Amino acid sequence: MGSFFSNPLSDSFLGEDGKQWRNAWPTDDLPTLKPAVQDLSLTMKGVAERLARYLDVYVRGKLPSLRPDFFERTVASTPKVNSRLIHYYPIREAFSGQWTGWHKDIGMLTCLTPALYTNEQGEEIAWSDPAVGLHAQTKDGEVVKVQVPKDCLIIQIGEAMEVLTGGVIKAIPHAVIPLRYRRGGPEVMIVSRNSMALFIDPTHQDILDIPAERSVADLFQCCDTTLLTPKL
Ligand SMILES: O=C(O)CCC(=O)C(=O)O
Ligand SMILES: [Fe+2]
Repeated sequence: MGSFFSNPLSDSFLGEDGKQWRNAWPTDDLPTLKPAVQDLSLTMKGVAERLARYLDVYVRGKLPSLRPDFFERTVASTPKVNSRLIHYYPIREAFSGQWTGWHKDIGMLTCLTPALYTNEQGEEIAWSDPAVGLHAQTKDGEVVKVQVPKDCLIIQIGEAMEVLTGGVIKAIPHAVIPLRYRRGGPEVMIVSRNSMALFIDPTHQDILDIPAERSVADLFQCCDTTLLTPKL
């Protein structure tokens, strides 16, 4: 898998390690990349802020100790926003792993594009396979393919959100399942997958406390964790 990370909010930023970081855009080779990533990221962030407003309404009755606009404010104001362009290389040999192994996202909200599949020449192909792509494990333990219409975005809940709501809102395990190479199969298709994620995270200074109404036991209640690597 190949990733290109950038901070879409600012080209120069102070990292939490105290270092001054700079985005490394390939301005000469691909001048349209920066405006395209920044534009999409801002759209994604706007959608995430809107969702956060609904999450505030949803948790209000269950968690009166949380400030009423807690999630909307946190998502809108955090400087910790990272965009990640992801290219999943075709699988050319017998391989039992995943394109991305089973995990939960660690931040608050992750916004994702639908997948864009490309052939060996890098051309977009209309292709879909129910066994391939983003899969998620529901609260009942069932693994389902996440179907994202072409003109839609999806937003995943991260573990920080799970902790901050004491498990009222759950982060869902997910993985990206590759097209398996079949030795001697009739047609071995060379298919790459491309997507972009925008991770909206709390800063290292934010305190991740379980709300007063909930306990650690509530947080770890429910949900099958057997697929997750590393194991909890
Ligand atoms: O590529 C995708 O659809 C999902 C990527 C993902 O789960 C991640 O980057 O955390
Ligand atoms: Fe993820």
